[in-house]
Parts: sequence; C-alpha cells; structure tokens
Amino acid sequence: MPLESSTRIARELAGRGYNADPEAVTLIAGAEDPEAILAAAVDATPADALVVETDVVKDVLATQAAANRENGESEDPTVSTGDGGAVGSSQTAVAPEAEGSVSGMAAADAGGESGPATGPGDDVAGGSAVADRANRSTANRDLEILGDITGESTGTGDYSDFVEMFRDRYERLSKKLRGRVTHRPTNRLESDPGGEAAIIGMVDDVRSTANGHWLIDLEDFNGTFPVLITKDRAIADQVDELLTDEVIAVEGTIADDGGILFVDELHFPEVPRTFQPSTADRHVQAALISDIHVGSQEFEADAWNRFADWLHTEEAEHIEYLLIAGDMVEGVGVYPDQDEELSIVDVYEQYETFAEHLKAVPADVEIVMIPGNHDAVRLAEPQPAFDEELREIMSAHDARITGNPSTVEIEGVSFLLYHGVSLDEMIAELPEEKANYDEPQKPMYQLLKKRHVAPQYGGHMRLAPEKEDYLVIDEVPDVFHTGHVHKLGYGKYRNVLAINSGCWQAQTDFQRSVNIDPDVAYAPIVDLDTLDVTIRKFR
Ligand code: D5M
Ligand code: FE
Ligand code: ZN
Repeated sequence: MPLESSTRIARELAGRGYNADPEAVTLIAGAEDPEAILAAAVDATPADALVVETDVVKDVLATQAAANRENGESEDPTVSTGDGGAVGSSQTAVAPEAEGSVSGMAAADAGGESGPATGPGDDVAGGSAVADRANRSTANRDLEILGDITGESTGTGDYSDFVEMFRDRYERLSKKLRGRVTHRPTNRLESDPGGEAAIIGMVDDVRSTANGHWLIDLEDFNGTFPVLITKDRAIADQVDELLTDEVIAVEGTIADDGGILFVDELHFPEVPRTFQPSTADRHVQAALISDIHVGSQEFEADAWNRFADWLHTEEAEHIEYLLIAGDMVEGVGVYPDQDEELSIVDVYEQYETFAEHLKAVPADVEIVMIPGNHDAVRLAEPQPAFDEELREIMSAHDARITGNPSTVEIEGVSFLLYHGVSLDEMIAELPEEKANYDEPQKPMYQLLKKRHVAPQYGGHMRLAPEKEDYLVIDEVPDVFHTGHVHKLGYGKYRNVLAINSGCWQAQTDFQRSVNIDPDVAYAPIVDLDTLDVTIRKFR
C-alpha cells in the first residue's frame, strides 16, 4: 500500500494503535521508502507504548542510511517508479443507492430515484424563527436499548477470557455461514484426500506464495488447516479484504495428499441480499452526530448553537431523536501534546460545559449517547456507558446513556451505534478503493459484511475480553451509525443505511500538520419512515 502523504502515515499509525508525534510523521513522510521506515519504527516501538517517538524514527532512519552506505547505494532518493498497474485507477463507481460524502455530494444529488439527498448548501439562516412546538406530542415515541455491555462486564482480562470471547465470536458468526455451506471440522479433512469439503474458520494468517497464490490458515476449535486461493480465480480479488481473526467459510477440494484445501468459493458472514429494513409508521426524524469535542479550543460552539437553535425551528419539527456516537468531550491525555489545545483542562468541567450545550437542544428531543475514545470511560472495547458521576453531570436532559457499541430500536428502526475506532484500522489495512477517509461509509460496509465492528484483534485495537463478543453484529441493523474519523459520508450496503457523521471540532494543529481535513458541523438527518437522508450544514 503506497504511503504517499503525512495524513496516510498518521492514520496508518492510528490504525496500528499508535498515536503520532507530528515531527515523527514528517520524518517518515520525507523518507525514501516511507512504508519501510514506518514498519521499522513500529517494530522498534514497544507493543504497549502509546506513541511512536521522533527519536525512534531518527534511529531507524540512521540505521537505514548506514545499511544503504554499506550496500554501496546512493543516499539520494531515486525517482519513484510508481506502482505499475495501479496508475490511473480511479475510484469505483458510486453505488446505485443515494450515497454521499462531502466531496462527492454532487453524485448523490444526481443519483436519481432514491432519496432527497440534499447537498450541503442548506445553510441555516441566522435568525431562529422559534416555532411553537408545545403541541408536539410524545405519545408515539418508542425507544428501546438492546445490546449494551453496561453492567454486564465480567471480563477479568485473563487469557481464558480471550479464549471464551473468540469461541463466542466463532460460534455466532459460524452460525451465519452454516446455512450456506456444509462444513467439516479442520481435524476431519486429511482423511478424505481428493474430496470436496467446506471449512468455517477464523483467519489466522494470510500470505502469498512464491507463485503469487494465496495461502490462508483457517482455525476452528479443532485445529488449523491451510487453504489455497489461486491467483487466477475471481475470488482472489477478495483476498485483500481478509483480516486476521475474522470468520469466513471456504468451499473446495482437498489435495491428494490431504494436506491443503484448494478453494473454489469464499463466503463472508454478510448481510443477506434479501435484507429489507424496517421503517417507522409515521413521519419522524433522527439527527445523527458525533465527535463534539467540548473542551478543545477547536470545538465550534457557534456552529453548535446554530444547530441547537435550528432544532427549535419549524423546519426541524419532525426531529424527535438525537443520536450521538461518541467523543462528547476532548478529554485529557488522549494524544501527545493535546493539552496545548485544550480550552478546559479538567475533564469533569468539560462534561459540565457539554451538559450546558446539551441543554440548548429542545427538551422534548430524545437523546441517545455512547462514549468514544476521548471520553472518560475505559478505552478498550466494548466500552461501558458513562458512570454515575458523569451521568449526574449530564442529567439535565435525561439522555439515554449506553455503551459502545449499542443497538437502539426507535419506532421499529434499529440503529447500531458504534464510535468507530476500528475504522482507522480498516482504512490502514484494506486497499484504498475499499476503505478510505473520504468515503467513510466504505469501511463501514466492510464491517457489515464481516458482521463485526472491530474484526481484527492482532493490530492494536484495544479489546476487553468478555465472556461474549459484544462486537459481533448479531442482528443486521436498519441503520449503522459511526463517527471517530471526523468525515461525513453515507450510503447503503445491501439496504442497510451506513452513516458516518462528521464532527464539531475544527482542524487541530495536529490534523493540519498531517493534512487531515475534517468535515465540521454537518448534521445528517434520517427520515425514519423512509430511511432517506438529508444533510444539514451549520458552518
Ligand atoms: O480522531 C479523529 C481522527 O484523527 C481519527 O481518524 C484518528 C486521527 N487522529 C487524531 N489525532 C491523532 C494523533 N495524534 N495520532 C494519530 N491519529 C490521530 P479522534 O480520536 O476522534 O480525535
Ligand atoms: Fe473524535
Ligand atoms: Zn474518536
């Protein structure tokens, strides 16, 4: 994967669980082979460290330069030869459903039949014609929280918890694949050389052979079995989507010596093609937002106030629900040098100020919120909801406070809320056309396909082992809502509406130094009766 810019490097590091020091990022970006330097710097950083330090990168660069001298190579960067066939490959076509990101919003407008996907031009007029909403009835309201770790956490962090969690993941995801294949346990394959067989397994390792074929080790609770996907097969195109620890099924023929399976078909747990979302039986809307980051100097209070004022207007009279997918506050000590950009240094004061901002939202709007990686709960996922002390601080609006991830059913429409830290990792691991920051809905599609919100454990995704794997997407949601990457994008994957909301924090110094360009102050609004999306802009 080419690592052309600082942005990509910073996010690649984030994907591997490391925070980035801006100077380290610049050094890596300026290297002759950024990818190799990044890999070496990660290797040289202890696994439990949070930050890739500038000094480590300097050491790696010095070692590299010394090695080059020894090999008699010039230290001058040679002209890049590019990456051959990939040159000029453009983005894949926009899905037929309404789909949008800020840069690609025109496509959504031109998209034709489905959905009044309004462009971002709907600036809200300054004066707020506050409607008399007193007669808005709440009698039809219906909101139920379904999947939530809060209060259920049993994990002790022991090795045995990991085993139980992976067993639960395997069992639940293999159930979704069993309808499509008749699988055999990995220890019952060798005895049938030349036979046809299927395996359901957790991906243990993916590597390419000397001839360019793919060798994948699949694991179940009986052992591990190698399977081979030859490069000339159409399914070889999907090998680059595989992540370690995800559960897949393969079908094929066992080799004559019984030692390997030649794969003909590859299956993911998937959203069934026939999936039809449920809708509400009245016209009611939900606003989906995330990443407010109160306490950061870059929190856009004016934009927030315009949003809150607008919620009081007639135009917003059907918005009865507000879903917030994490990062309410900026927190403290989340990233290196973060304290230099705090406007409020005490995390409890940050929540108090956030609570004040919430009060500007009409009192009869039902609010649901989950925590993110900046919030004051454990970082490892699943994250339980805010504790009593924080709930108390935020009690004025009587919001529904639940864990990350959670499923919330609103008037018959199920919403899977997940903050989205794994999106960094998905984007770092998968090819650009399948997952990128400008179209954050695409890595969300991958999570739906894999039926897991954070499939890969091997990277540095922080996971807390529980007896159950709360991160499995057991039921297909009607709407999947994430945040975290501070980019707006939405679209449909097999009829599931995926929305990544933007943020309410302007570009930070760090983001500027690595060219991360956030989508600030947008509110995607979902019609619960049609699942159409309208984007509103408040900046
Ligand atoms: O992160 C917002 C986005 O920016 C997310 O894609 C991670 C990335 N980010 C932000 N700051 C850093 C640092 N210091 N290192 C690496 N990646 C970073 P959020 O966590 O929501 O603020
Ligand atoms: Fe955030
Ligand atoms: Zn975040």
